[in-house]
Amino acid sequence: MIKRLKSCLILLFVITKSYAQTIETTSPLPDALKTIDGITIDKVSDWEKKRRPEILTLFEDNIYGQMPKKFDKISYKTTNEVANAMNGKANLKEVDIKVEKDKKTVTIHLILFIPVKATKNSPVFLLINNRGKENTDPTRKVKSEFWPAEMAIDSGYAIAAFHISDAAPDNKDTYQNSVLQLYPEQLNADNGMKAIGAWAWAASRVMDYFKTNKDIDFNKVSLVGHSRGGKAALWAGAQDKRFAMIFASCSGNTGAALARRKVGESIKAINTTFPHWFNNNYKRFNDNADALPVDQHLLISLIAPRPVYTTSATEDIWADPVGSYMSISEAQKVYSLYGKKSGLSPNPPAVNTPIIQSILGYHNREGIHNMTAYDWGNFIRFAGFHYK
Ligand code: GTR
Repeated sequence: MIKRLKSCLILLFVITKSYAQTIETTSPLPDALKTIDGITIDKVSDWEKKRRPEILTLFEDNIYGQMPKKFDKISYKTTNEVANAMNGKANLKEVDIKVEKDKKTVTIHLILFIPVKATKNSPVFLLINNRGKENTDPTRKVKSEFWPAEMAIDSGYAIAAFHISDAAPDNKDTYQNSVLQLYPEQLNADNGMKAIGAWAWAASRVMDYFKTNKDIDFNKVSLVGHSRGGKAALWAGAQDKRFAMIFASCSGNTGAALARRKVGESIKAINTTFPHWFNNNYKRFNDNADALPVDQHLLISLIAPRPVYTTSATEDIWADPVGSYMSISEAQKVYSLYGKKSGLSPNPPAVNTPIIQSILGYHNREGIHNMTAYDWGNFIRFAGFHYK
């Protein structure tokens, strides 16, 4: 009996695994270049004027919620500065970014290292940190591959991070206790902002700050996020065209992975475990991903013509590596409108074979759900290729 059960389980595993490798969807993907009214888009101006705003609104209404942009005041206070930190390689600056609206205040704390050797303003990687704060230790007593600050500095980049809890605690009962205090009307709207929207909003406030810092090359800000942070990074990149490049590590469901597949995390699973991430309307698609008016290739398309790099990991089937690749290869249509050719084939590349010299980059790293020095090494190569 136990033996039979065991072989059944093995069979199930093999079937799931082999389905996970196919480049199939459960229904045809919504066409990036056809409007809701059925008009075919074949030039950039029509994409930008008609189809892009239409898709952005569909994502706001059905998934991530609105992105309120108005506030009364933003101010910046340096709370700590260390010259020649990191053994003399970088200057550290910690800044409180304070945003006020209707007498309510939100403070986003930013940690920023700038290379000492820089002869002009530096390109920067900004991490949306969804893990423990020790991963972005400003003292560098703790060094984590999740935010390998020394590696970025040695490659000539500034590196920065803020923690998601400053924008919205990652908890279904307390997520309202920060950015959403400024926008309480969002809480009652079915298409209202939730935690992932608030994290993306905070990334944009860091952009506001970068604009004022002459050590930073404002035109070369790369936004990085892992998993839930990767979902937020893609959404921020779609919303805010000031980000030059987006890096989404293992972002999976409602990140880079297509919803119209039967692999890994489902909409129902994500909405059940994390009801505070996406808006109320998204719950209507719990059992019907095929009815969504968008899919995640359109999220990548919204970032066009700016470069996007996504990653997967071989043991992270929950985040659907193949589906995550499919969405970037599908997004090529929109990049092509801009004359940006990437030549991605429909099938994903072999394991540990990064696609760097392309407007849309990707790798599938051997290993588990994580963001590692291997991933960052490829981010730096990809950014270097585009900034050269
Ligand atoms: C998982 C979740 C994923 C992903 C991940 C993470 O539990 O199902 O969607 O966001 O957490 O953030 O590490």
